[in-house]
Amino acid sequence: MSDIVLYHFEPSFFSQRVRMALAEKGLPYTKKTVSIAKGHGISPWYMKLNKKGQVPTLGHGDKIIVESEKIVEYLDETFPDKGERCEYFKRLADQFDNWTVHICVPFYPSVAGASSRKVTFRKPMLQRIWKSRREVLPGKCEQYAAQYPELKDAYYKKKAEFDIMPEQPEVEKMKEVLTTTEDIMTKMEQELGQIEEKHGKDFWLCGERFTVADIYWAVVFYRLEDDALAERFWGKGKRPRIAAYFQRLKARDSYYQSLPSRLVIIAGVLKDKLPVLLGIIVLFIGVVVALSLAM
Ligand SMILES: N[C@@H](CCC(=O)N[C@@H](CS)C(=O)NCC(=O)O)C(=O)O
Repeated sequence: MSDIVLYHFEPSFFSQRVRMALAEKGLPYTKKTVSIAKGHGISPWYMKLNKKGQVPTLGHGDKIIVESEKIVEYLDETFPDKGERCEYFKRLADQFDNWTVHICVPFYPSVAGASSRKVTFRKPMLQRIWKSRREVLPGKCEQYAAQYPELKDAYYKKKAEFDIMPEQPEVEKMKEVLTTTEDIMTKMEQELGQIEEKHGKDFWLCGERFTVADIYWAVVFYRLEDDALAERFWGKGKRPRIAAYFQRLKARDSYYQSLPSRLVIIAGVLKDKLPVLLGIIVLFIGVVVALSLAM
């Protein structure tokens, strides 16, 4: 049961303003009609809430807010993008285990169904990160814990996270995560279908406004695409609503502004390929020198 009550009158101009704000935020609320047409605005019980005897009035827990402008401001401050629907979509996105997918897919690309050079190319870099988290960082945590006693608890907690890491990313764990991801995607496809049916193609996840919930999903889809899993989850018409929604997300400037710098990623990958690259360069120089001597 929601603790928001709107005292309103359906045809009232100012009541409509507030109803729209509540809908925009996706907040559930109870409507109580105060019929201005029948003069109910001046009923004593209502005048106790709103001294002007006008609608709308908003009740939220113990609070009573009057004046539509004040109500809309209050809703904006109290529920910044936090409607029940927004929360629901944020929690659904949180079920996606991005780290396991990102780490495991390059280790087991064929099991994941991610056939891409880009993904396998990353394996050495991820192996290095994995090894460092297992073998180097626990020792560093101990060292820092001794140096910074005020951070001791935090460092030991962090060390415990590294201590339970298996020797290699586990294929079973990845399979489990991919199954969960399938379920999440199926749910999302259904939700997007219902949104479209109810509100049309321009609606975002929890309203006409683009919200934090949409940001959560933009990042989920980016990660899946970047890990060569777009085809598996929504390619070839498998989940057309997800595909269309992701296109809309990608059309926003903020999406591009948020993308990780390619330079940093390429530098990370090349670091592991450095011996091979050096070998190729030396070989190339050797061939050029040999050819020029032979001429
Ligand atoms: N400034 C007020 C105006 C509210 C208002 O004028 N409400 C009208 C209905 S749209 C009303 O209650 N009229 C009855 C009356 O004033 O007696 C607000 O924004 O909430």
